[in-house]
Amino acid sequence: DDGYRLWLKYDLIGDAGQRTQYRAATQFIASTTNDVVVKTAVAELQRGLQGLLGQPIPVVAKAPAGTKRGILLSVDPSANVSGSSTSKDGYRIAAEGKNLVVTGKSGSGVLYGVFALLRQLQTGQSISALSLSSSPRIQYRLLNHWDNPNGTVERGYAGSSIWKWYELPQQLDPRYTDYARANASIGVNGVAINNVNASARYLTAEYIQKVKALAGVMRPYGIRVYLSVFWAAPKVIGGLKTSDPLDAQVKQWWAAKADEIYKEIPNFGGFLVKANSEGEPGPQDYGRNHADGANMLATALGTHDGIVMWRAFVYKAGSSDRFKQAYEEFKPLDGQFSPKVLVQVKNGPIDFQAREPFHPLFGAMPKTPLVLEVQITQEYLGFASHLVYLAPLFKECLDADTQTKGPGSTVAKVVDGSLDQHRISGIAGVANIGSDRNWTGHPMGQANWYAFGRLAWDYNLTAAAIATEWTKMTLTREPKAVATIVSMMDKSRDIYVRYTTPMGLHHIMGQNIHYGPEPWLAEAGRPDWTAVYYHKADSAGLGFNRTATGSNALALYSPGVQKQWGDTKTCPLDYLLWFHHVGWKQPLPTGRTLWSELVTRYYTGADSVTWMQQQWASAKAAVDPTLHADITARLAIQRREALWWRDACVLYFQTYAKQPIPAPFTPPTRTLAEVKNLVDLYQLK
Ligand code: BDP
Repeated sequence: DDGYRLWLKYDLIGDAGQRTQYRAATQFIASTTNDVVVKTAVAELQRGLQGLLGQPIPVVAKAPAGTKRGILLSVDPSANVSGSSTSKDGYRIAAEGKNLVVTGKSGSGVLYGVFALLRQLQTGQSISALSLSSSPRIQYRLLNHWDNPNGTVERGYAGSSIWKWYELPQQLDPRYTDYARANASIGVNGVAINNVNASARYLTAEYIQKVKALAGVMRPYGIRVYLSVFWAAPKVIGGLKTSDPLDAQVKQWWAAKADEIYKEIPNFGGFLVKANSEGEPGPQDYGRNHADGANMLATALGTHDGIVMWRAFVYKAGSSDRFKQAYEEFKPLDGQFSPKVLVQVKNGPIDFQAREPFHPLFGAMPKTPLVLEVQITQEYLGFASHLVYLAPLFKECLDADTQTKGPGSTVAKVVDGSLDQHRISGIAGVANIGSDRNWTGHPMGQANWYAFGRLAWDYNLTAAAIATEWTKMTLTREPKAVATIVSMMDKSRDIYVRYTTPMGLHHIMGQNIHYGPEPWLAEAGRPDWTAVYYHKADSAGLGFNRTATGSNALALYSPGVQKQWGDTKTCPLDYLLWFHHVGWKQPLPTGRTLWSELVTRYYTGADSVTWMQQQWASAKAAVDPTLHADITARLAIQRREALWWRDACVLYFQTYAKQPIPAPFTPPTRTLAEVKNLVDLYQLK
C-alpha cells in the first residue's frame, strides 16, 4: 500500500456476511438530476460500492418497482436537516420503503451524504434503517496551501507542490481530481491554492487561466478556489505608482481584476491576504489600516459572490510582548470591516506552537466574523518525521471557553458565528499536502488532513472518534489493532508537548528551520525570533510573566479566564510558563518542584515514544507491511529526536536551575556542548 488512496480505499469488505447485507441494500443507484456535483456523487457511490462489495451497481433514472432495494439521490433545498438551517451543504439519509434516500439541500449536500454513506460501509456500520442528518456548523471550510509558483511549499514536508504551474492549463494531472475527492469526502469546500507570502504572478492573465483550469477540476466536487494576493500587485503588475487602498486608481485596478477573474471563474471564492506582516506590504505602508485594505478589496469584489479573508497574524518589531500585538492592532478595528470580510486568526497568539492558549482575539471582536486558522502541516510539530495526531490540538482551541458572553462562549461558537449572530463563518487549515506519493510524507499525517475536515464540519466530534473512523478506513478494521492505534494517536500530541515544550514553554525550537531544540538561541533578526525572549530562564526560575506584574498580556482575556490563568495555583500546568515566571524550587500540585516536574515531563515524554513504538509494533499483523515499515522507521527517528530534545532542554535549563537530574532519571550521557553542536550541524547550509 503506497498510501495514495488515503482513506478512500474502497477495498473489498472481508466479512462475507456483512457484504451480503450491504449488497442487498445497494442493488441500484437512482438519480435524475443533471447537477454536476450530483453526477460526481453518483460516480463516487458507484466506485465505492463496486470496490467495497465487489460488484458493479447500475445507475438508473428511477427506482425500479419490485423487490430490488437501492439508493436514491435527490436534491431538496427545503429538506429538513439537523444542524444549521442556513447551510446549503446539509444532507439527510433515511430509509423510505425498501430504499435508502440521500437528500441534499444542494448538489454538494448530496455529495457529502454519499460520502457519509460510504463511510458507514467503510467503517462496518449497519445501513439498514439508517437515519443520518447533518449540516456543517461552519460555512467556509478551507485548506490554505502555502505553495509557491516555483513548486516549493513553504513549511511543506511532503515533497513539492501538487500544482504543476508549467503544465497548466493544458495538462491536468489526475492527482488534482483525487485531491478534490479527498477534500469533498471530509467536507472541505474551498482551497486557497497559493502561499500567503504571495506572488503577484497569480493575478496575471496567464495565471488566471491556470487557476481557472484547477477551479474547473474542483467545481464538480463542490470546492471553490481562492487566491492569496500580494498587496503591492497594482504596482508590481499593474504599473501603478501606488498600492494605497484609498487611491482611486488602485481601487479601480482591483475591481477590474476581480471582474476579470470572475469572468473566467464564475464560482471563484475570493481573496486571502497577509498584509503588513513579516515584511509583506500592506495598507499601513500608506498610513492606512487593515480595515481600509480589507474593505477596499471587498468593494472590488462588488456583487460577485466572494469574500475577503484578512489575516490577523501581525507583530511589529519592538513592542513589549509579541503575544499582544495582533490584539492591539485588530481589536480597535472591530465594527469597521465590511460584511464581506472575515478576519483570519491563528489558534494561538504566537505561532502554531505545540500548545498555545487560545488567541485573545476570539471573543474580543464580536462585530467581526473570525476565521480560525490552524496548521495541519507540522511546522513546529516535528515535520513529517514525528507522529503527532492533531485533532486534540484543534479541539483544545475549539473547546476553549473565552467566557466573553458568560460560560460556554467557546472559540467554536465564536467561529461558527452563533455567539455573535454572524451570517458568515469560516475555518482554515494550512495544508500538509505535497507531491509525495502518499500526499503527506508521514502516513499518519493523512489523519490530520482528515481530522481537520471532519472538525470543520462538526467540531463536536471527539478526537478519538475521528481517529477511529480514519484508522478503520485507512489502516485496518481489526478491532484490537484499531483500539491500539487510536489510543496511540490520541496521546501523541501530549507526548510531543512533553518532550519538546512542557508546561507552557514555547518558541524554543531551531532557528528559521523550526525543527529540533534551540532553547539557548539569544541572537536573531529580532528579539522575538529568539528562544530566550520566550522562556526567560534565569537563576530564579523559568517562564514568561504575562500577569499584571509582567507584560500583562493576560489582561486581554475575559475576567474569568484571567482569574484562572493569573494565579499559579489555578493556572493549568499545561499553560503555566505561558503566563508565569516560576521559581525552580516552587512546589507544584503534582508534589514536585518546577525543576523536578520539568525534568519528569521531558523524560517521560521521550520514553512515551518508546511506548508508541511498542504499540505500533503490536499492530503489525493487522496493517499493510509497507505502510507498517514506513511508520516504524519514522517512529525510530522520533525516538532519537525526542532524546535530542530532552537532553538539549534539561541540560540547558540545568545551567540556570543548578540542580541535579532527579531520581529515578539518569542524566544524559552527552554534554550540553555536544547537543548544541548537533543543532549547529543541522543548520549548516
Ligand atoms: C510562520 C511561518 C511562516 C509563515 C507565517 C505565516 O514560519 O513561514 O509565513 O507563519 O503564517 O509560522 O504567515
